[in-house]
Amino acid sequence: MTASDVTRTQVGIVGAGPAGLVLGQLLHLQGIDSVILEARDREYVEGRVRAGVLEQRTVDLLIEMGVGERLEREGLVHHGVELRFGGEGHRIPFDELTGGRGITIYGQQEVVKDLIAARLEAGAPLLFEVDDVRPVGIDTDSPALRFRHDGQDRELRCDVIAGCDGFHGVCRDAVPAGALAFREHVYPFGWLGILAQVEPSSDELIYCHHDRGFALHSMRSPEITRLYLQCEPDEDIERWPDERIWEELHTRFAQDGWSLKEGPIVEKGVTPMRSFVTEPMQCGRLFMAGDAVHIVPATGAKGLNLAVADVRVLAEALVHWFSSGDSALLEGYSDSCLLRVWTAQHFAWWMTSMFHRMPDDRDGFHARLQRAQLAYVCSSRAAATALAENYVGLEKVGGRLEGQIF
Ligand code: RFL
Ligand code: PHB
Repeated sequence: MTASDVTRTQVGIVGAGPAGLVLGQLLHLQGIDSVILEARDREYVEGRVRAGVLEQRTVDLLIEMGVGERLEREGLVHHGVELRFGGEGHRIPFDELTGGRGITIYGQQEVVKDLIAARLEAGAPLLFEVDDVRPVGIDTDSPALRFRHDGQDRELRCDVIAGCDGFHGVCRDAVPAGALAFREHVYPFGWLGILAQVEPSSDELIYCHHDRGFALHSMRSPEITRLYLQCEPDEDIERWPDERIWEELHTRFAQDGWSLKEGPIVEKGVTPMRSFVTEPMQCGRLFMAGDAVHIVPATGAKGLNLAVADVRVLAEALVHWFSSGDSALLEGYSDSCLLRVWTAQHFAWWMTSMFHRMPDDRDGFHARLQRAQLAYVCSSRAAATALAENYVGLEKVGGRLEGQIF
């Protein structure tokens, strides 16, 4: 390797998903240098259809960071959600229950596009199509990222590495065996998701409980509907021609006086449902964030929001360390994040358990518990508030702001 193949930065970030890009932008605004290494090409990263629900605090942060202009123009602000079961809808009014708070519907790939545009405009380094990324020296004061780019072996020396490379990334595996604990729950079902070119059939999201399984009505814009169906965890998408998908959606959403609008399906995919947490979220000079260290089932709409919450804590800790040399916040990074992670994990597990058909529920025991729980949530202000405040996103977890938990 020649001297020109070795470069230096303060923070080496692996992954240009929401976690890596938000971290890069927060650091840039504080005058801290970073380089982002991304395995995929720009088109792929900007086209990946995933999350749609942004918590109020995620939206507020994106606006504060200067990347909220299109989000404020195109995002759809929702003040409630419908829970549908037994063929009837019940509205949970977020604003009334949470002091005026709500959620914003804005596609994850739009957030990613806005963040990439801001980074490139600022002239901050972001390398796409990087191969064989390997974190080295994480237990020393001079860690580095080795990788291949444009056919060349390269080395990026840094003060710290941020592992924002998602569930299938490489950073978690760079930690010595035994230093991390993994806690996991795999659900016996998945989601089949579609994007359809048709106006949404309702102004708000609909979470639907049905004997045949869960269904969700969401949207991306006044012209695009996003729909999900509970399916097998390893469902073969080939077994689901468009007509079968629509037929199943009509059956599950059926309600007198309401109908689901159909349109051309432009995207289809299957997602398994999993809960997963890595503890701690750091080792030496490697700090991990987002899906790289925790996965929540999508029913709570928390994954992207948690990724952003992590890097907000990490950025604050890094700014403090670079400006003062005091490593206390960095050392406490994982502890500061984990209470929010487990709180979101619990909410997502609760929502998942309340809505999905359990495959081994032979005598209907579980289904009856679900209906009783749904009826309670829709009739008790206290229970509805618990759902609402978690859904729009808790300002504080355990009564405290992050960074002051332990
Ligand atoms: P990402 O988005 O997976 O980004 C990781 C990036 O790292 C890159 N990468 C590597 N780069 C370099 N070298 C390597 N070796 C690399 N390995 C991987 C990847 O290419 C990628 O660009 O993780 P991040 O940033 O932590 O963000 C997490 C979110 O993407 C995820 O939690 C959400 O999408 C989850 N989620 C939802 N979250 C919400 O908050 N609200 C929602 O409404 C919501 N709905 C969803 C969802 C996820 C879904 N799927 C498909 C999993 C709905 C669905 C269907
Ligand atoms: C979405 O719009 O993609 C979406 C909405 C709510 C969820 C999950 C995904 O719980």
